[in-house]
Amino acid sequence: MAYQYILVEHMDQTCVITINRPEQLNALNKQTIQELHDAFEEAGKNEHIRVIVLTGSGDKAFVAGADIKEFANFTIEEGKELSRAGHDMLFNFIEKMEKPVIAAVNGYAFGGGLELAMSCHIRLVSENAVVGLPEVSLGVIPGYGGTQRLARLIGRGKATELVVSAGRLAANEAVQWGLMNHVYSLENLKSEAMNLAGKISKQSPAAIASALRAIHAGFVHEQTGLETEIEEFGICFGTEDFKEGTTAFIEKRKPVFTGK
Ligand code: DAK
Repeated sequence: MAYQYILVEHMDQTCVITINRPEQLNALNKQTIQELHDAFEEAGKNEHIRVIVLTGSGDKAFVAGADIKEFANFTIEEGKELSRAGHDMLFNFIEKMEKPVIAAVNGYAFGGGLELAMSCHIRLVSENAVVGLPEVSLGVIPGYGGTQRLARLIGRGKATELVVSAGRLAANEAVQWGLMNHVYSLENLKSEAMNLAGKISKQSPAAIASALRAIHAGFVHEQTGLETEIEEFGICFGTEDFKEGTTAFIEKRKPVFTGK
């Protein structure tokens, strides 16, 4: 299949998917989300493929977030609908894959970018990376599962601190906090991801699929949380703070929030 914003390569039994919009720091627009869905679906169906590695192109960013320029003008309904569609099409879709998905986080992973990494089963990170959920600095909340998956990975207290302060973590801190599994130099990140993929490829695919289904089953009670996230996310699109936050980003200035 021909893609505009992603690259797909097969190396032995591993499918490597690279988000490829480096000039916009691989920000996730609607088309990239659709292309990622299609690539994951295809890798899931391909009997030869046993592991998927997801990374970003360039040496600066994994994904610097959802595309702020694209969502700045959404209405409450569009915000809610797109949040739900994104959950179904990509974030929940990856989490429910029956082949392990490794995120090789090669730089900035903010907002939707960190949410994408958190949907993957395993996260490796490069030393230069900085990660966080800065949505409240734009007048919105994480809308692709971040309110649920972050708390699940690092605990409620730390997740709340990170979300409400729009905090950022360096790669080492992210490992200490349990958000990332291992840190490597940028130059070794991809080969380490491939080594891990190679080890996984030698195991039983049927047992791995069972293990992934069993691990996921322990978290289905999060459904209410995800529904609430979608509702609250939509509400943000009707606030003056959201207009101010996204406009300030596009105009490259600091926002002045009023709480309305
Ligand atoms: N969206 C769009 N463009 C982005 C972007 C983003 N998230 N991040 C960077 N870019 C663009 C910049 O605008 C710039 O483009 P030009 O101005 O050159 O055209 C280019 O990438 C290079 O960025 P910088 O010049 O800013 O590069 P620096 O090295 O100076 O700074 C940075 C790197 C990562 C610190 C900075 O770019 C930055 O702060 N970026 C924004 C990070 C951020 O706040 N990300 C979280 C976004 S909120 C939704 C569901 C979920 C979400 C939204 C909608 N729906 C269901 C509708 C989630 C929201 C988020 O992810």
